Amino acid sequence: MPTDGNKQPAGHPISFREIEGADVAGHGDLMEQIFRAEITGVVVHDALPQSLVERGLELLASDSLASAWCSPNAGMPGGEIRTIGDAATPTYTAFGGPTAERYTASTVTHAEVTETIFSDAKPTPHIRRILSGLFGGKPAGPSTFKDGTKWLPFNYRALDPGVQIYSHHDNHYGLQIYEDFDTELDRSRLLSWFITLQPAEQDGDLIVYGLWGSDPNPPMLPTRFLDTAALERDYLRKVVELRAGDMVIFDAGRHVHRVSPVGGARPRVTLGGFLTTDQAGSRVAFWS
Ligand SMILES: O=C(O)CCC(=O)C(=O)O
Repeated sequence: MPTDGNKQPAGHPISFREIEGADVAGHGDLMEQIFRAEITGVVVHDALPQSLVERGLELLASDSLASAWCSPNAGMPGGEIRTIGDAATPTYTAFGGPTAERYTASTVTHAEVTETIFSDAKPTPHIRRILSGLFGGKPAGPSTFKDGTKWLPFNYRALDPGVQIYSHHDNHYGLQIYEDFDTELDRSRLLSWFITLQPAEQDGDLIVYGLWGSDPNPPMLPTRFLDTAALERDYLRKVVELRAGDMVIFDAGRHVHRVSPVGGARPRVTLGGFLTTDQAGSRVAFWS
């Protein structure tokens, strides 16, 4: 918040809608509203049945799956997220994003883990239903590579106590891995979404700022990371409250955002990915 009482926070307005998972079909215009930047995002309460949330959490925290977790930001102080399944984003161990080979290898582990956790009650049908509902009932499904093989529908993420996700936006279509992206898909739009399986005991909040990645002269540190203290001081901001089972879909391709350091003793656990539509606007595609 601004220290100078007369200075208004800068940036684009931020607004979120909140709806119930059971009601998505009555909100078929919300995804278009995000694409048009009329709203910033939507929180869908109870997007996953509580039984799936509990089952997911129990197994993701178990010793039997401990070896499936990777550390794509290993060596980044305070930013060492754990993941199962790669994301098509820059990481501290691969600034240019994962190679297609590494990404594809991670789809195998991810599929085995998802089978072990959920067996025949997987999250993907719920994700399809919600994303379809928010886009006028048009079909929603995992994205494919040019050769027809599937991208990951989502990945699993854990932030241990003290760990955060630093300020960033998610418009990463310039990464090499997107050269194999389905050519029908619209690269002028990108939303992030995730489902909270376990919130942090304290903090670990999604914070969205009024700064867009395309804005000129963003506040940068000499390290070339975004200056979060300046964002906090000078820009509009919104803390998005999320409970276990809630899903958030938001304009992460434009809006700079972060997850504040996780407080308390337990990890914050989510599953999520990105989405766009085809250029004809006839379907939603999602991936990690
Ligand atoms: O909390 C998460 O799972 C990811 C938050 C985030 O940075 C995103 O969704 O883009």
